[in-house]
Amino acid sequence: MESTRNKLIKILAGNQDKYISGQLLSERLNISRNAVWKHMKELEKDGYVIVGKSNKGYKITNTPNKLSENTIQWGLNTQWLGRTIIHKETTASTQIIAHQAAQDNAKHGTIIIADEQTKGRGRMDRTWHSAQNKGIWLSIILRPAILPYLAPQLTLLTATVLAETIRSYTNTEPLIKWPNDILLNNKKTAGILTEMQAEQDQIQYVVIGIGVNVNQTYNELPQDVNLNATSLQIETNKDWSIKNIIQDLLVTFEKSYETYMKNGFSEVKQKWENSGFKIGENILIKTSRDQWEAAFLGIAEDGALIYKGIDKEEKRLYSGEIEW
Ligand code: BT5
Repeated sequence: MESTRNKLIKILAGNQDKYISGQLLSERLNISRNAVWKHMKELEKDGYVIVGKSNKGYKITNTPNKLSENTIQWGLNTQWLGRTIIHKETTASTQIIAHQAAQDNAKHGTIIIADEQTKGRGRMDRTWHSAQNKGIWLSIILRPAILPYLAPQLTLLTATVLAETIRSYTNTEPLIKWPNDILLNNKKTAGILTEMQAEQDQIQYVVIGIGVNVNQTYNELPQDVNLNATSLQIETNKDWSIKNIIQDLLVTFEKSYETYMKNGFSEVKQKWENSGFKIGENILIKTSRDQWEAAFLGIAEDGALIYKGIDKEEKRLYSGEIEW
């Protein structure tokens, strides 16, 4: 069930800059006029500027740029993704909250978003720097009806969604570096961390962690990564509204996910391969034990990287990295 606050936000977002009467709101939401007034006060606390006139009703004249459950809902054009939002000003990692929420039965499409993460994480317990109000630090809970071994397809799908969203903000073509990095000008601007709880033949839930560097300047990126990292700010010389990018990202994600569920992996595979970093070239593959050169041929249905070994046989790589 959609909450009253979400319904109110939808009505107000659809009537921006117009007065809408308290009577009408109370009828459409099936709550008292006093309850409508209380909701308005809550929105004001979030930074909305509301003009109230006794004979006309309410008019919203300004929506804040800061992140909150309400501001992300405001004008969000999705059906199910981000309809439940958990927002934290600061947290260790949105992944931790997402796992807890999923175990407490959080719905498919619930998102967790933070202004800052103090222990943001990458794959294999690596650190993900997540400075306050500088980027998108987001986790999405999904309950997909697919077999567990296909879950890596969701990482690849997310990478295509990120590439599409980032492309619409920059004049630079993003590339996807297998398996989970989005590059602008060959530097990492976003990363994905997919985690899953599953039985042999059934996924209970998947948490997709998305980190996007948005408004960091070069000097604001930590020294241990700044040579290989970038942000939308650095690439475009401009600050962006994190809230707007999140909304665009969620809309694109929902569409791609639905197409994937309906038509399967082929469209994702094609999009991914169109943007694949060093695809068709010789690459240096690194795993925890070894490294070797190989020709990068493409990606497989199960998300593996397909390469041609020195013995000219096609092989699959499931975990590891491509060197820059
Ligand atoms: C990733 O791991 O790229 C996955 C990043 C996922 C972050 C999101 S934010 C929301 C959610 N909550 C979390 O706690 N995590 C997810 P990996 O491929 O292992 O890359 C990690 C490496 O990227 C590090 O070892 C650094 O070298 C580099 N790195 C760390 N922070 C970075 C940043 N902000 N920008 C670019 N590179 C960074």
